[in-house]
Amino acid sequence: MELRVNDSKIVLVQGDITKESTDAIVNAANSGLRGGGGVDGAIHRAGGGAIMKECRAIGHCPTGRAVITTAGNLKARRVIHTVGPVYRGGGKGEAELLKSAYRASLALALENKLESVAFPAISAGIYGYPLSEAASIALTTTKMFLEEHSGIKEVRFVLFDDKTFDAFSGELKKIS
Ligand code: AR6
Repeated sequence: MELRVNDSKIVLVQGDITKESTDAIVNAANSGLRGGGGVDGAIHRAGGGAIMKECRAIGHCPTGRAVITTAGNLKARRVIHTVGPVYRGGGKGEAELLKSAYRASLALALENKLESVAFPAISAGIYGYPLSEAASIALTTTKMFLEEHSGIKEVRFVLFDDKTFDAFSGELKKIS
């Protein structure tokens, strides 16, 4: 399923983001850049120690921001690590922080001339963000970014399981 936005497109696929050959893949990291479970663990396992070495050198990434490293052994050229908010009921600025995580990641891709970017569903796993809201924020923020900036040709959302894929598909239909 896809949506064209000016010269770019948003594409939804179901699968494992570590297998993507986009210029960049995005990691749902923690602010200590220490690695962890979920997609973060999968990316470090598949990419090898070079990614963690650069994460240690960078040291920290505030919630809603993003940093960039090598992609080690992955097919992608770079990994963009962003930190989404932990969901604490919705009254703690979570929506703004999640939007900011997507915008910061896309801005970093643009700055580094990376033309294709793959995202997982940031904050929608261990960090507990309600799925349809997380999907809506991911897609509307990306659409708006692509309307306002040219240079990124493709943004892929690589969704791990059926329920996440279905939630993103439902939200993409609403904005198409
Ligand atoms: N490819 C694509 N998506 C994946 C993969 C994969 N290989 N593995 C899991 N997902 P999560 P968060 C999905 O928990 O909620 C870590 O410990 C998963 O099904 O990875 O932002 C970090 O270090 C879900 O839909 O990230 C942080 O401490 C989505 O990726 C914390 O978890 C995001 O789930 C971040 O939590």
